[in-house]
Amino acid sequence: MSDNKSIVEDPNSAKASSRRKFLGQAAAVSTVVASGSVAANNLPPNVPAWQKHLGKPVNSNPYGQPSKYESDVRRLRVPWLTPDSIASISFTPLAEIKGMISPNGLAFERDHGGLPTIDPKQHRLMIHGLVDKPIILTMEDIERFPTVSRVHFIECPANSAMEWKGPQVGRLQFTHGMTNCCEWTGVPLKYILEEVGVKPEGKWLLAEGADSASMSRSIPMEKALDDTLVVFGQNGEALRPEQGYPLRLLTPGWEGNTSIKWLRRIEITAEPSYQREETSKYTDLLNPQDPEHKDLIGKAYLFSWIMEAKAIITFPCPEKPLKGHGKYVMNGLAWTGTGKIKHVDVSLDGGINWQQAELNGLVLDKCWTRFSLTFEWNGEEILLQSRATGEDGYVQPTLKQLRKARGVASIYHNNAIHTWKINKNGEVESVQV
Ligand SMILES: Nc1nc2c(c(=O)[nH]1)N[C@H]1C(S)=C(S)[C@@H](COP(=O)(O)O)O[C@H]1N2
Ligand SMILES: [Mo]
Repeated sequence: MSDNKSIVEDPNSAKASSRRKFLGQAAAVSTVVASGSVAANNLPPNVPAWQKHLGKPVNSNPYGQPSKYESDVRRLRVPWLTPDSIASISFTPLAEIKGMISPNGLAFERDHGGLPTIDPKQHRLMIHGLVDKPIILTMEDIERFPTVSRVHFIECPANSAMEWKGPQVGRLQFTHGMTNCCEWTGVPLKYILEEVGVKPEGKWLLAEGADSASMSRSIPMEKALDDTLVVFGQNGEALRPEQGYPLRLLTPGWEGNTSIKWLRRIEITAEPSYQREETSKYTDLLNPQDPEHKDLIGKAYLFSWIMEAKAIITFPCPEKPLKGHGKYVMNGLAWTGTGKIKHVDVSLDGGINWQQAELNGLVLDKCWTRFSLTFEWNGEEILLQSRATGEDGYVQPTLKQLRKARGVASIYHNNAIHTWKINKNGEVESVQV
């Protein structure tokens, strides 16, 4: 709760009361627009229709759903991005997320071989290789271990990949929506590894999923013994099928692809298992534009696991333009795979001047962090940017810096500062400066 400024602020302070005055005009305008329409019958001073009769019986929907009026809030695919919809991606509608948790039904989904339907009674986790006692665990066995609940983001390293060469997708959902953030409940992998006894030569794990892709990744033992979890719970319910039901690995802060879903097998090995996994795919091909780094051309980063600090403004954004002049609270999300967010700075002029945003709510390790900043808009063009700094001191780079150091040949790890251009009519465009 250390940086929870919005909660500790005195609500009667001058700053707080001036902030409350940002509505003013807007409420009056919307009343005028609605009067005379059919909907106006439900507006004050009338009593709305739904207040005049009994509602539906309690528990009409035993596993609840959002209101039917929220049907526009949904994950979306970019049809041209993948050749089919089996090995594909759906994106989190970040503009619609309230707070720091992505609801389970909206958490982005990345599958390589489609979504398997797994009967938990027939699901097993096998642990073998360089261990004293290979074991096969049922879901019940796994739930007998001590469990923890942690809130962490997952981000696919291909998030923002479509923006390397130029702005391609004019929507926050597509520029940044390959991330989700949930409360995950499960067993620290360390406890399970203690049970099987890892041999001293066992320095790596190969984790494999039970999907048709048998997606697998090598993970070094240090990460496995640090904060890696074997997860069965997501925001208070069982994992959703899209997130790996009934069991997934979670490697907090690391490339999403290392959090193997539908986890069925962990093999302890002495070396990473290059041939049997996707390691070679998840490399960052270098083509730096900076002549000083010519020696790096054609080489690639391997094992670039950590997702670097990133911040993005979620309001305003292309999906949520400004409507009318006046005071607004812009807000956004920041995260870093190395730990906590230390601060977020916001620029209204494309990165020339910066002001520090407020961090709102909880500031947790490897977790989405909310930030906000009040600003006044009077119809001028604005180049809006946000820049995250991690507690390790790492500062989110500009796109120019990233291209200089790495070029545009790689797909992954585009954590560049993003620019939203607010046009004179309040609409928001994705641009690069
Ligand atoms: N078994 C399996 N695990 C997997 C994948 C997969 O296709 N199969 N996709 C990976 C990738 S590339 C990412 S980014 C994350 C996405 O997690 P999510 O779908 O829960 O958002 O899962 C990873 N785990
Ligand atoms: Mo991914």
